[in-house]
Amino acid sequence: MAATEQKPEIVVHHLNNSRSERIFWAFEELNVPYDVKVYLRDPIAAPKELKEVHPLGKSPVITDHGKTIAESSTIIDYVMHTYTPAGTDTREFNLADSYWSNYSEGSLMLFLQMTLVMMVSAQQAPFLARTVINKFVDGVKAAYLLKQIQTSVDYIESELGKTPSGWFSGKSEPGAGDFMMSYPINTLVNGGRMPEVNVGPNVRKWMAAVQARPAYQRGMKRIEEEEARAKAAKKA
Ligand SMILES: N[C@@H](CCC(=O)N[C@@H](CS)C(=O)NCC(=O)O)C(=O)O
Repeated sequence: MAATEQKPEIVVHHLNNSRSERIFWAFEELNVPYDVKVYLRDPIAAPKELKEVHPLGKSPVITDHGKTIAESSTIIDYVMHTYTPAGTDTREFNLADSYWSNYSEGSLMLFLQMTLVMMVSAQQAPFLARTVINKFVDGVKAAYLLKQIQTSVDYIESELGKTPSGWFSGKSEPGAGDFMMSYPINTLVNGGRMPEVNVGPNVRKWMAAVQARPAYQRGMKRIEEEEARAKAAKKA
């Protein structure tokens, strides 16, 4: 029996190369049906059509029964509380899930985003200023950002070592904390943008366990297929 008798009418408004990856994984794990509307970056920022869905124009955002819901962690909580069958404990408050969900966006992503913005700004700097700007960016990265990220990654490594199941949720299955952490960890392990950061074995093992899950694979395949369709439609 679901928390609501209403059937989901979810549309995931997905921007390519974005945090909405974690939503696909979550929905596949939770067995919640969803449609997808793809928005293609133009060239880096989201297209203006995404602002017609939500004033901030960011992804992920979902619509369901006339509601528009933004923020990855709110989307995951909403779906877990609204559509997950009773008999599972996904609707109960779980401190670990809450903590890692907030930590993911509020702390870890903050440093990753700052680093990315600095790197992109350096790449886009006017030619004559590039040497000076690159020096400045390298200085901020070395003096502050990489240290913060390394401290975070070491902390995550140590915390993962304390959970017997190896999941951030602390349970035998991945939970909201895992879904939320998948985006920044994937960026660190597989993104190739921050080779200076030393990622330990627990974090790598966690990422491998995520990638081995059929639900994750289904979610990533769905993204690939939906994006391919959207790109073909744009060309036509
Ligand atoms: N805290 C938000 C972040 C959303 C966000 O910044 N999304 C990025 C993609 S990863 C975006 O839509 N960027 C496009 C833009 O800013 O134009 C969440 O977790 O949902």
